[in-house]
Amino acid sequence: RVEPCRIVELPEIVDPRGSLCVVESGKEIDFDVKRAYYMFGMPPETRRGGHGHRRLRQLIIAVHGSFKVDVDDGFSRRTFVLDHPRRGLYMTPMVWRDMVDFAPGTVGLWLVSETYDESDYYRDYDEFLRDARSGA
Ligand code: T46
Repeated sequence: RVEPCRIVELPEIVDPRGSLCVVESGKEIDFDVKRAYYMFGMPPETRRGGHGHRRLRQLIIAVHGSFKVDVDDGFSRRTFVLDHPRRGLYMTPMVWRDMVDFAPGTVGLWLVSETYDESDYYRDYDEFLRDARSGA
């Protein structure tokens, strides 16, 4: 089984002016970016996510601060810590996710493969689990 989630170390170009990190379709990610969104102002006790996606692929980057992403592909669960702008979390479709433990001042960036479509979301965990386990 292909691992549905993995940490991607992003190329960092460092010079005396600072660091520049690159995400390029076909290199660090295997999809074209159709949408980007970012989040900030999360209270530390916030839980975001609580859903899965049917088709969406994504790369998540904590461009400032840190947070954890709990992922569940219907077979196993894992927690990834995002705490450096040089590191992204790549996620395939059919993964349930929760984001927790936001450090104060955190800014998260999402680069995703699809435009916004509510019908792509699993909001019900049991429905997600059934489809994930049957390979739907
Ligand atoms: C995901 C996790 C990691 C839009 O109108 N357009 C958008 O592109 C997005 C992402 C959201 N919205 C609206 C829908 C909701 O009324 O913004 C509101 C908050 O979205 P949501 O509750 O889905 O936020 P999260 O943090 O639970 O989930 C988001 C993404 O929706 C989701 O794709 O994987 O971040």
